[in-house]
Amino acid sequence: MKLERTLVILKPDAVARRLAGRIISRIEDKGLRIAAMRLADVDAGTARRHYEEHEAKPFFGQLTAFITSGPVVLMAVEGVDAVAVARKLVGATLGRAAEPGSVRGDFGMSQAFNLIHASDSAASAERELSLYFKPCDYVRDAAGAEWRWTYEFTGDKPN
Ligand code: FUP
Repeated sequence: MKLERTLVILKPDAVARRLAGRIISRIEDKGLRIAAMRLADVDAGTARRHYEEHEAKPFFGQLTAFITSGPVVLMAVEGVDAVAVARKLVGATLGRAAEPGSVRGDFGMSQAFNLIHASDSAASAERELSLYFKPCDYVRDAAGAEWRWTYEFTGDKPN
């Protein structure tokens, strides 16, 4: 087993609707560790780089306008299979089709205003994290508690 890091963004609608605390709680409740976190305004250039794979799509302008429209919470989230685990917590893109129990399933109806972003692969996570965080932004797991309590680590190898 290997720890992964993924980028999670609480989008402007989540912050404006005062849902940030509740969504962060879900991430922590699951057992993921927040390794870096910042409240920020995303500038237009960063937004375009973040969503570059959608550049040719008709909704690109709307998407970058939305993510730059108000403050967001940026998080580097860490855990075993963190990319897939975070995607599951987030739910399907369209809020009204998203599974109950997921963030989008429980808090939203919209497609564009879908509350939260989580990287869709390990490669995307690495690229996206580097847009928002520098190496010195990451805090260490000072208590060393992750393996012992989250992953039942008692010997040489986690299981
Ligand atoms: P997701 O991975 O679930 O966040 O969604 P996608 O990568 O498919 O889409 C990226 C973002 O574009 C999503 F946040 C939703 C938005 N989007 C629109 O606003 N309109 C569309 O028609 C499709 C996607």
